[in-house]
Amino acid sequence: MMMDLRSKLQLYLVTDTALCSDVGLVETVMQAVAGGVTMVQLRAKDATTLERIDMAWRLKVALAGTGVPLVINDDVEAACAANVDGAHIGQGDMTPEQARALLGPSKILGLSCETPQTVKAADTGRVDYLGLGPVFGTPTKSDHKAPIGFDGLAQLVTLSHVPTVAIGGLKADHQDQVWATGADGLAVVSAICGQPNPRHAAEQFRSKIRTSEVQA
Ligand code: TZP
Ligand code: MG
Repeated sequence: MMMDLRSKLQLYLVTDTALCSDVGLVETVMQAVAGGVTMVQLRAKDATTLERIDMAWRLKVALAGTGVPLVINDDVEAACAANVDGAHIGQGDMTPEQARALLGPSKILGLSCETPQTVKAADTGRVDYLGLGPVFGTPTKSDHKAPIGFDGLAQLVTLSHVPTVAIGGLKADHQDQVWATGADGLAVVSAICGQPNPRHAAEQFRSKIRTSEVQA
């Protein structure tokens, strides 16, 4: 992969269709990018593949030239059809082997892991980064696994052979604790989506981001 993935993972926005409906999906994402978001995942759990392709296409057009990668959650076919930067899969989705075969070698592939066993078993020859969590319980994902806390997160980060991003109930004030685990970034939904001013919400994170890695 050409890009420096670790720096892209720093502030990773995951969308939620319902939470974004007031401000609008593309508007929420673009405001968040203006506020400092470094990577975007289109997560639209109730949408069809065709609807995801349409949303992804509109996001891709809006994000062109920003350098902010766009990946699609749980739908590798949509990621291929919209020719976005990659896909993110969970333990219950197609395997990394299948996803990588569809995506080809140059796209980003992320995998969610919730336990030491799944991190150790992760196919890091095919997966570029791991999403680790949930750190806290969160109403945003109704079927999430047991929260792992910062100690659990630190354990999973240590076991990972690829870059990592933490997820689950994370707010701007949690950043120091996330950086202390060695994770490369924070993935957030409700801390930005559904906020009245997504740009301001993202800026709250950027103002506290690791100063050594702030990008120009
Ligand atoms: N995976 C684990 S927790 C979660 C996902 C998609 C939702 C995180 O949402 P929030 O609002 O940032 O707690
Ligand atoms: Mg999934």
